[in-house]
Amino acid sequence: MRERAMKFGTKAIHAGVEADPATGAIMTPIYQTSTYAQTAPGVHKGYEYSRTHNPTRTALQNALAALENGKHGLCFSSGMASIDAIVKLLKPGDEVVSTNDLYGGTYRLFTKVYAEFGIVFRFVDMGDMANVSAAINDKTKLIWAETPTNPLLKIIDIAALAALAEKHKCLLGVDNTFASPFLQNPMDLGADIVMHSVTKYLGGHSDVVMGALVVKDDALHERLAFIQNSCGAIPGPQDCFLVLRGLKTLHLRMQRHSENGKVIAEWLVKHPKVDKVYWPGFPSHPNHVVAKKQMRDFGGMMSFTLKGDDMADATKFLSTTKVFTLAESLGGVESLSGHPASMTHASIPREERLKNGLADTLIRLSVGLEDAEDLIEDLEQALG
Ligand code: P1T
Repeated sequence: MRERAMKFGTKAIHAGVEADPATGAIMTPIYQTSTYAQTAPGVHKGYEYSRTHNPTRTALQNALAALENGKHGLCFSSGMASIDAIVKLLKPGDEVVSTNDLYGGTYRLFTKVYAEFGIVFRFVDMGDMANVSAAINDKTKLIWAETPTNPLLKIIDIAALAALAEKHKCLLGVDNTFASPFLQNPMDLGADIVMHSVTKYLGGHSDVVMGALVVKDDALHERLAFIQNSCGAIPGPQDCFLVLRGLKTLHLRMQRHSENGKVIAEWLVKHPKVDKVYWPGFPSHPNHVVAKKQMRDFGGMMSFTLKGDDMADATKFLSTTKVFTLAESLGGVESLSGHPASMTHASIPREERLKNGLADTLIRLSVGLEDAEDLIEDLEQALG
């Protein structure tokens, strides 16, 4: 199939997937096998051992590569395992310039695991490219950006970062988890590596933990595939099947996430008890122009604070919603609420969080696919 020429919805349904050569099955079978018969030593059908290759995983990797307009996909056992593989491209003494607003687990991996191995991480506000330029030196090997950022929904100009990465001959990796490939394709803007916590919008149903990388460059793919196989943090075929199934509705889900997100953000901002609302779709959002330039829509993630900034009020709200479930994670069909300071971002020291604008009282919403009227009614009663 001519995957590159297809539109997004057609790709979401068909990319990477071919009728099973053995039976004609339309859906890629779950190849629940660890190994493959060889007719003589080294004579096989391209599959030797499932840590290295598995047909269900291959179909998913190809689908993700097509959805991100890349060439190669690589799946990992979690989003963190996929970021871990990227850091393993580096060696002691190398430096990374990263967004200062980012998933707490990524911050933890950088500062608590890899800093110990002599890799230096510099966290900057990437809203101003001058901050990025100032942090780059001849040891910088990787620029790491999340956009939209978790949890403050800042938008980073990917094309501007790509220009800096090219000038300084370092890699640009973009965590595209919050946007999904439906809303944004960092590779088209010059990123070298696109990363996803597949756990979120790609899986879409809160039933799988998985990560993925997409690249274009053959040598970079070869090195990352070597790391994937050597370190072994691969997902099993059942999970790959579930994500292949989830992808088939990615475009429909993202449209509805974005529609519901807009309704909820615009409702929240008018509510007398709500103080700040962080959502890139507002013309008043500091990076709205960049968001409009590089995203197709604004998605269903947002954060907000309550007037008075009182922790007891935030706790009460989070404990009172009935349709929104208080839980870690995001991007599933069901709406979730979260408290970054004590949940997803607890591993970032409090002073760091406050310095970067992440208030103790911040509430994060992952707006799902329910009827917007029911979501608003739920928020209304919880705020009341
Ligand atoms: O959970 P895992 O699949 O390992 O993915 C890690 C990860 C990476 N990048 C971003 C932007 C993420 O949001 C996450 C995981 N985040 C949550 C669990 C959360 O609730 O924010």
